[in-house]
Amino acid sequence: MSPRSVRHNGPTDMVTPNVAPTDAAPLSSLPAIPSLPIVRGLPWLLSPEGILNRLLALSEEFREVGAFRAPMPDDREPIFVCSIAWATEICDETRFEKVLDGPLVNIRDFAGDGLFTAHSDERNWHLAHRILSPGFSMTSLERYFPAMVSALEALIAHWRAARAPVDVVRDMTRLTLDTISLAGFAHRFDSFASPELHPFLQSLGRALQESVDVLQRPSLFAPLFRARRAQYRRDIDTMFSLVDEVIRERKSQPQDRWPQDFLSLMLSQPDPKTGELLGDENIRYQILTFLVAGHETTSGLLSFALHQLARDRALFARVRAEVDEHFGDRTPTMREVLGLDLVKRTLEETLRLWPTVAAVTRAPKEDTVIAGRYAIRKGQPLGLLVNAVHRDPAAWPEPDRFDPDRFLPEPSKSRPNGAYKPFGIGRRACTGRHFAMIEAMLALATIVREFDFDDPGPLVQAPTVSAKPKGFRLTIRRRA
Ligand code: MNH
Repeated sequence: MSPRSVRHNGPTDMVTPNVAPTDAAPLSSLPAIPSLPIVRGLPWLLSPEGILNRLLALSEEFREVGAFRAPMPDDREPIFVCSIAWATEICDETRFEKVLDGPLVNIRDFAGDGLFTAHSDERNWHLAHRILSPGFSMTSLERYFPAMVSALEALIAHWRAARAPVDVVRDMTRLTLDTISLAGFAHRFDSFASPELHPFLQSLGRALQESVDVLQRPSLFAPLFRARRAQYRRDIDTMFSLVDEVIRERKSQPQDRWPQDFLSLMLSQPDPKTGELLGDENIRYQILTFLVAGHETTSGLLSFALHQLARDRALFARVRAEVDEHFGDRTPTMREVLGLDLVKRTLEETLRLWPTVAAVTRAPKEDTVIAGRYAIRKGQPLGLLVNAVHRDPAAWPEPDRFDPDRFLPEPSKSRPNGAYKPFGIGRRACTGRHFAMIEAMLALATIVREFDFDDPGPLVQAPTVSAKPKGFRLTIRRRA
């Protein structure tokens, strides 16, 4: 046995060992959920609220260890990480990097080598990261703020005219889609003008769902799903044609008339390092990436936040008081929105309890040992259950209680790095996080200023890729 050098790391007393993998326990000694032939762990993973909520429930049993194996019907055997100690270790970018596993591999069918689904070593990731990051700076966000205001006005008008309970998830989805497409490529879906979801959105929704559903099908049953696969290919075609048309349209306009949006940025900004431009196919993927990564996530966040506010009268009153004090009846500026401290902490706490991206995947860059004990091979996918880590009592006392004050500066300081990851990790973290927060803060503040809510009853979640409440109808009234 080689001598172990163990060092203590941060406030959790986490142990990062420095031992040869041969010294450690094999991965097979990590606890696993039960498994059967063919369907493997499936019977233990199914739930009306979706696999990620099921994994969250299973996490309780494995929190002490910090992770567990889950044999999947498609023969993968991902490891799921559910403790802050493991999460903090995995956030170390010198040892771990993003890898594509599960749904992301399939989403690559339509998001290609766009930022979200690019491999960590892919050339276009570096190129697009350098070109697009400045587009998310505070100065750039000021430019998109009017698009956020404009999309929100349509929602407010729609809700003012509502005579029946509103379908919150559908309307938040319309809002965030209209916002990102206006800011991203000056396209007005005008979603509130029609009762139906735009065909593009129907295709996107179905394709996203298929990209997870396919993972829960034993390969033996694949022939039963030919129609679903054909629909999937048609949906991808539909999405490509809309986006390609938008790009063609833009290029046919004289450049001095182009609007200041992400599409113009992508078509005209060369990479500061190499001087190269993004190719047309990559631009198509980036636009689809913004739509995939940037609208259901934010709409889920807003839906959960509204559900919480509709149940929690005291918090509702505090939030409304803050909004009244900051900008009363006026349309706020972006700076004023950013000053809404309680609104921000309410959204942060919402993302703790219901992170809309409930899991992200990382893998070791070299063979390694985790938690001082388990030998993990280079490239072995580790699914970080963000939803489970966010409820680890190690840093979240009374984890199931909604309390925005957890995000006051003082308590936030003492939390380990891995405790809160709603926007992912390190250089592969969410590019759109500030965009999303500003958009959500503006919308939540304005809705609370304008409307009173009835209690919608207990929260039930939908089994969708990105988390959202299920069947959430809200009775709203103009503010008394
Ligand atoms: Mn977003 C990556 C969560 C809104 C664009 N986003 C990620 C990741 C998480 C995430 C988690 C990391 C995934 C991984 O590690 O595999 N994103 C969110 C949440 C919201 C959100 C919770 C809203 C709330 N995201 C947005 C918006 C946009 C956007 C809005 C665009 C305008 N996100 C991205 C892009 C990436 C990403 C682009 C990929 C970044 C990269 O890998 O370079």
